[in-house]
Amino acid sequence: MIMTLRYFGPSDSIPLKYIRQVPGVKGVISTLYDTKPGEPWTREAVHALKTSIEDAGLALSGIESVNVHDDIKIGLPSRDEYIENYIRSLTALGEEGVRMVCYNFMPVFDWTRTNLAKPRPDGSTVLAYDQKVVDSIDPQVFFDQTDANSNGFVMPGWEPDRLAHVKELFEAYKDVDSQKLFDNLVYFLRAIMPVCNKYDIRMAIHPDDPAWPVFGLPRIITNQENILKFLHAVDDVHNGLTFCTGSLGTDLNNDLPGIIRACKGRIHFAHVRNLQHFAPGLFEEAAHLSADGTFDMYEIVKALYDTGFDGPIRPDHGRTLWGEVCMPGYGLYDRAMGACYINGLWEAIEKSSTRK
Ligand code: DNO
Repeated sequence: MIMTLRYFGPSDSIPLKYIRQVPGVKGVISTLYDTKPGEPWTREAVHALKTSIEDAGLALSGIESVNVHDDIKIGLPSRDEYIENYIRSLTALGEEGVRMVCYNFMPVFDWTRTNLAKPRPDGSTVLAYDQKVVDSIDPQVFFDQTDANSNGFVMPGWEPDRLAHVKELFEAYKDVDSQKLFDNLVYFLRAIMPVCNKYDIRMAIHPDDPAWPVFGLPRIITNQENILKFLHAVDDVHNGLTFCTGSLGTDLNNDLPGIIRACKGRIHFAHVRNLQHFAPGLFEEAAHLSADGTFDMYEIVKALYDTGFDGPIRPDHGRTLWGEVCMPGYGLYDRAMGACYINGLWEAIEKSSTRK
């Protein structure tokens, strides 16, 4: 595995030189923040991003995300044009040697949390979710609140220009049920597989977060059964998964190490973090340490190790602590500790397995 941290480009409050100082972190996961979903990327822009990262002693280990335009998800006639643009973006990445692309196929918006700064007993604050809030709020109000509580940072998946059209988007998705969304995903993947094969680019779909429909919108990457269906529908190693513990782990019916083992060879990227569950649909994010939350992080990392996972991995949302002012979930301190902890688990698992 390659330990990485997410990097939000030149406007990130955490500079590359700080990321470089986290022991064991070899690369970053980033994207072109000034492109909109559907716009084709250029090789020059990818090259500039890559060079700025390499100049800081790190590697560009993958992209999170090349966002998929809603017309592709909805299946509108214009989708073919947007797929052509996506292929151009993948070509630019392939030519620059980038081999892992994370994306998601969630309608309208990305991950959802109802509180961006819930205090924990240790005095830190974390992202939290309460299904009752989602069930009782208008999506537009919800989006506005999320935007207003982001400490002035533009959070990934909550870009204001995307969310300016919430009502129209809901209308556009009204006939898209989970089967249609799945078919549109397969259509998209079949169209991009040739370019992925040409450049050996591993596509890594991000699971839906939370792992069930919200605001009446369908969600299709939520559990082992539908992930395996998705992997078999386009049975090519370049069609793979981002294994995100925090997303799949929102549903306690998901056996996280079991899903890793079932998807052996098709996990191309891993997001590792812990959640603290209180009741179904009521949880908050925790420190990465097993003892701080609900998941057994040793078993998760061991399953990745045992299945030969060799892609980029990153700690995920961290707590906000020690007075840091940061994008919710993406401060430096807790993610740095998360990286060290995961590295420690990996080293122990590796040494104990080779010394047997
Ligand atoms: C949240 C992230 C997601 C993820 C996208 C991938 O912090 O895990 O926004 O990047 O779903 O497209």
